[in-house]
Amino acid sequence: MQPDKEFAMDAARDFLADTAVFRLSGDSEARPEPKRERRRYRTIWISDIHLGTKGCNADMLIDFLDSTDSETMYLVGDIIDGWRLKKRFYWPAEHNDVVWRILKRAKRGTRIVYIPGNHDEMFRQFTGLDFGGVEIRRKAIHDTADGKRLLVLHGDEFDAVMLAHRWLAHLGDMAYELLMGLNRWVNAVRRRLELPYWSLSKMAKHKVKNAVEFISHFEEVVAEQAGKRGVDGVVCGHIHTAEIREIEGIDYYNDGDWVEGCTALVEHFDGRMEILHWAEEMALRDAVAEARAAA
Ligand SMILES: [Mn+2]
Repeated sequence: MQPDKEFAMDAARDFLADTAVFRLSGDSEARPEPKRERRRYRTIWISDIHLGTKGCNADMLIDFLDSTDSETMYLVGDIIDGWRLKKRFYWPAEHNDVVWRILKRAKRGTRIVYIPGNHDEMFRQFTGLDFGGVEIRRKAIHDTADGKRLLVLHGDEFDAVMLAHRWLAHLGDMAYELLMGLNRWVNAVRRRLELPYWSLSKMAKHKVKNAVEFISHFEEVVAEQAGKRGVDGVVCGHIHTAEIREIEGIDYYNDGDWVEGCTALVEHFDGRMEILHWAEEMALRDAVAEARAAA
C-alpha cells in the first residue's frame, strides 16, 4: 500500500472511531433483514439521508433497502451528517442498520459508489479509496442501458454559482429546520390517527414562490454545467427536491432525500428512469395486503 493511502486509511479509521459509527451495536444490525421479494433495478440513486440527525427517516429507508435490489447503487452525498454529529452526537440503532444494509449489499455483489456531499465532506479526503466494497468518488459517469452518459455528483459544487440566492439558502436553512420539527410533530399525530405520512415542507416549498424559483434556477445551472461537460444528463441531490426534467436538451435528475420527501431515483433494465416515492409505495403495499386479507 502507498504511504499516502495508508495515512488516509488510518485517518478514516480514526474518524469512524471518533464518531463511533461502526462500533455501537456490535457486528450486525439490530433489526434483521426480512425475507421479502425484492424489486430489481439496474441502478438506484439515493442521497441526502442525513444519518446522525433526528430528521432522518431511517425507518422508511430501511423498508426501501429491504424491498429493492440493483446491480449498481450510487450514494449521492449527505449520507451521514458529519457536521451535525460533531455538534451533538445522535446515532440510534436504525442509523446503524442503514449502514449495515449498505455494506451487506456491497458484499452480496452490488457495485456501490459513494459520492460524499457537503454534510459528509470529511469523506471527500478518501476519494479514490474503497472501504468494504464501497468506492468513494468525487463524481462519477454512469452509462445507462439505452446508451446515455450521465454525470453523477452531489450538487453543492454549484453553490458558488448560486451566490445570488445564498441569503435565501440561509434563510431557507433556518425555516427548514423549524419546518422539519413541525413535520415530525404533524406526522407523529397523523400516525396516531392512522393517517398516511405527509410532507409538510413539500407542500410549503411548492407554495413559496422564492423557493420554487431557487429550485428551478439550481436545476438550470446544474443542467447547463453538465452540458458544458459533454454528457447527456446529470444526476444530483443536495436541494432535497426529486425531479426528472429535460432542460435545453440535457436530462436533469434529482433523487430527492430521506428527510421528508423519502424518494429514490431508479433505472430500469431498459434504461427507463423513475422516481420512487417510498411513502406512497408503502401505503400501496399496505392497502393491497389489507384487501387480500379481507378477500
Ligand atoms: Mn447537500
